[in-house]
Amino acid sequence: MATSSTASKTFEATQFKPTPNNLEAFFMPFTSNRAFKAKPRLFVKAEGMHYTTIEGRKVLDASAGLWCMNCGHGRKEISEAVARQIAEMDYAPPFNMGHPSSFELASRVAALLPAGLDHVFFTNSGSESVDTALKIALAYHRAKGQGTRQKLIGRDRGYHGVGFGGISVGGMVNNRKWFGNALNGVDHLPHTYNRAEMAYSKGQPAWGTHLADELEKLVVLHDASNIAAVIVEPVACSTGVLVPPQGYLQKLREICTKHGILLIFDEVITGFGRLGASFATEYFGVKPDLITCAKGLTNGSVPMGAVVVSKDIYDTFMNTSAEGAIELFHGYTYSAHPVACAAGLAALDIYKNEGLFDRVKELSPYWEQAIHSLKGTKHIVDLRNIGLIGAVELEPRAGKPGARGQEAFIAAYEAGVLTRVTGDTIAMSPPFIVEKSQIDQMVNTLKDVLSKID
Ligand code: PXG
Ligand code: PLP
Repeated sequence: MATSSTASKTFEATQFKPTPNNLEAFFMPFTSNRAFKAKPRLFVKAEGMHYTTIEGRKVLDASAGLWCMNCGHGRKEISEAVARQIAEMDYAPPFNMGHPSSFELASRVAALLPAGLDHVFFTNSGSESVDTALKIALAYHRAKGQGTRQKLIGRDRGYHGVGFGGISVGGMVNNRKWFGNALNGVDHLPHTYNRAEMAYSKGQPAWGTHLADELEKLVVLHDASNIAAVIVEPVACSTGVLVPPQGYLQKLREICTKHGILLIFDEVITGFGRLGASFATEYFGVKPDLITCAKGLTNGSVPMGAVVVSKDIYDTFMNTSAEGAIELFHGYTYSAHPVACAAGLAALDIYKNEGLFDRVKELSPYWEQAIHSLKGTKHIVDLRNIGLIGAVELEPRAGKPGARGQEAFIAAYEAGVLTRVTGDTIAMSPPFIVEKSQIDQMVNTLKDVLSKID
């Protein structure tokens, strides 16, 4: 029964009047529900580089949705493949049964990665990919008779999704402090950001390589025989775009190899072209043992994630279990869902046919100069970039961290550009089909917005 208080939150009571509906029931993720429901921002259409709001206003997508719409919106190749698949076969159980496109997609994902990273486990999101990768790391050591290797090492300011594993190795306080102890046996490396040393760096900062040596200190503290894996984002994106110092990832790799510790790259954002190479592993020339990915795998159109594991890891599972036994006691109802596989295959075709990873590489210098052209704009204290990722860091308002960032985000949206905000950092990561004139629009809108807000 509608009470007057719920009635006041119906669409009818707002200026939009789209459908007989009510904003109350949906408990929105990572959103101020009360602020949003008091003044909703609703998208109803998406095509190419733009969303259309419920009021009929076009908004330029400077964030590729949530870092996932790499090929842009409304790709017919994907929607048609999805429609065909759902009509042909809507679902097939992934345990004990299979369907052809899951094998094809796994091969095609592996083909994008360096030799030796060639087995693919499917999930439905980045968070599930992270939890899957952490579980595979633990089970791998146990299968090798090294079951004491149980500690997982993440990094301060890391984001690895919202599962209990992901928040444990993650390093964002608000994502952790409400949820009890989560996993025990976790430690963290320091993050790599130091504004005094690296403000306004273009691409990888020259300072900070030595921060990888902190891993040696953790090895001394815990002993290598107790450490299973280190997980890092090659570029820490959600936390405000922290670009790795030159040589840092190489050094992490060397230390992990020396001590028999698995290295996991969380490429949920950097996978599928964001840096102008297929994956960050190719871009940085550093090969981890496992890679987590999601988002761009299906161009954000159908939820899907994946964990790519090395040949050594896969072979260890195959060679240490009894003939006919299940090698990994893990999987999801929707692992390798046929509709997601169809979307993934269609997205990979678009990347290839349109040369979109190369397009990112070609656009990167223009992007870099556009981002850094904001230097000197009111409130800005740092600018960072790599590939088609840019971050604009604002001085926080005294005593109100995040308030200026949120206001800038809303003002940019109202001025027709969708960005992404975390604290007082505005991040931009457009679809790879972005035109130079649209990059100019993003930067000019931000310049204008920042000059007008307090
Ligand atoms: N790992 C990394 C590195 C991510 O960036 C996840 C795991 C979790 O993926 P799912 O699919 O479970 O959300 C992510 C997700 C933002 C933002 O604006 C970033 C993410 C998700 C939502 C918003 O920074 N990254
Ligand atoms: N909860 C219950 C009661 C279930 O039966 C299942 C799967 O069968 C799950 C959770 C896990 O769901 P999913 O496989 O979609 O992750």
